[in-house]
Amino acid sequence: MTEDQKLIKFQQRIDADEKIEPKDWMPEGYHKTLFRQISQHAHSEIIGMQPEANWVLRAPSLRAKKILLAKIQDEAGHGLYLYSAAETLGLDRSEMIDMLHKGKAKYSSIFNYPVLTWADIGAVGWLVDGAAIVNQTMLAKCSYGPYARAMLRICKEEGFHQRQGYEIMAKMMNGTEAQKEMAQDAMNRWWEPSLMMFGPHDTDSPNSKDSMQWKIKVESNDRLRQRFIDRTVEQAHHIGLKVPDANLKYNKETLHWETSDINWEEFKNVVNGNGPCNHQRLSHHIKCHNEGQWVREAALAFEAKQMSNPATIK
Ligand code: BYC
Repeated sequence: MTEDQKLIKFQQRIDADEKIEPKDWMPEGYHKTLFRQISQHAHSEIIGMQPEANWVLRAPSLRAKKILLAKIQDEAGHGLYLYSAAETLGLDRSEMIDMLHKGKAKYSSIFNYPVLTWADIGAVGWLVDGAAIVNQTMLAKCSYGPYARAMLRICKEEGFHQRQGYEIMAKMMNGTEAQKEMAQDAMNRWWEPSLMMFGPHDTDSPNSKDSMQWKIKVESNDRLRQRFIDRTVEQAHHIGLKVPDANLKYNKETLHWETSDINWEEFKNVVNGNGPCNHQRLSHHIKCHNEGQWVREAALAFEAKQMSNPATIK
C-alpha cells in the first residue's frame, strides 16, 4: 500500500468510529499530536497533586483529611494510567518526565495558581475537576483506544472529586459570614483560570483542525467551555455564590450563559512559564523526582533479582 492509500484507509477507519490501537499504522501527525496531548495530560494529573497536597495537614476535620487524601491518590492513579497510555506510543515515562523538566512538555495552566485557603480546595474540586470532567467525557470518545479507555475510569473518579469540592463550597456558603466571604473569594480567583483550562478559542487553536479530523478531540474547545459555563453558573447560584463577571447574562434565545472574554494575555503568560506558581511547581517536581531515584533503582534491582531466579516469581 502506498502512503496515500494508507492515509485514506486510516481516515476511513476514523470516520467509521473504529478505535485505533497501538500496533495499527497511524500517520506521523496523529502519533505526534496524541503523544503531546496524553503526556501533557499525565503531567497535569501529577503536578495537580501539589496544590492539594499542601492542604492535607491543614484539613479542618478527620473526615475532610481522609477525603482529600483519597482524592490526591486518585490523581496519582490517573497520572499512571495516562503515562501507560502514552507509553503505548513508544516513549517511556522517564523520557516524558525528562521532557517536562526540560520545558519541552507542558501541563495544564490551572495548576500554576496558588491554593490559599480551605475554600480554594473546594473551588479546585468543584471547578477544576468539574472542567476536567466536561473535557474528559469528550476524550472518552477519542479515536485512540488506550486513551479513550483510560478516560472512562478517570471520569468516574472525577465525578466524586467534583462533588466533594461542591460539598465544601456549599457547606461554607451555609456557614458564618467569614466562611461565605472565603468561599466567594475562592470563586473570584478560580473562575477565569478554570475557563482557560479548555484552551484558546477554536479560531486560535492550532491543533484543533487535525485533532478533530482524527477524532482525538470530538468537540471543540469553545463548545466544551460553554457546556461547563452553563452547568457551573447554575450550581454557583444554587448555593448563593456570585459568578465574578459583570457581563454574565442568560441568553433566552440560545439558552446559554454569556460571559466576558477571557484574559488571553494572562493565559499565554501562564502557559509560557510565567504564572504565579510555575517555578515552584516544576522545581518541586524535579526535587521529588531526584529524591525518588533510589526507589526506582531498588525496584529495578528487585525485578532483576526476581528474573534471575524464576522460582521466586509468583
Ligand atoms: N494549559 O491548539 P490547542 C485534573 C496549549 S488534570 C496549558 O487548543 P489542544 C486534575 C496546547 O497544549 C486534567 N496549555 O491545543 C488533576 C497547545 O500548545 P502546544 C487536565 C494549554 O491540545 C489534579 C496550545 O496551547 N486536563 O483534572 O488541541 C488535581 C494551543 O492549544 C492549555 C487535560 O490535560 C492549558 N489549559 O487542546 C485536580 C486535558 N490549553 O502543545 C484536577 C487534556 C491549551 O501545541 N488536554 N494549551 O505547544 C486537552 O484536552 C487538550 O490538550 C486541550 C488543548 C483542550 C487542553
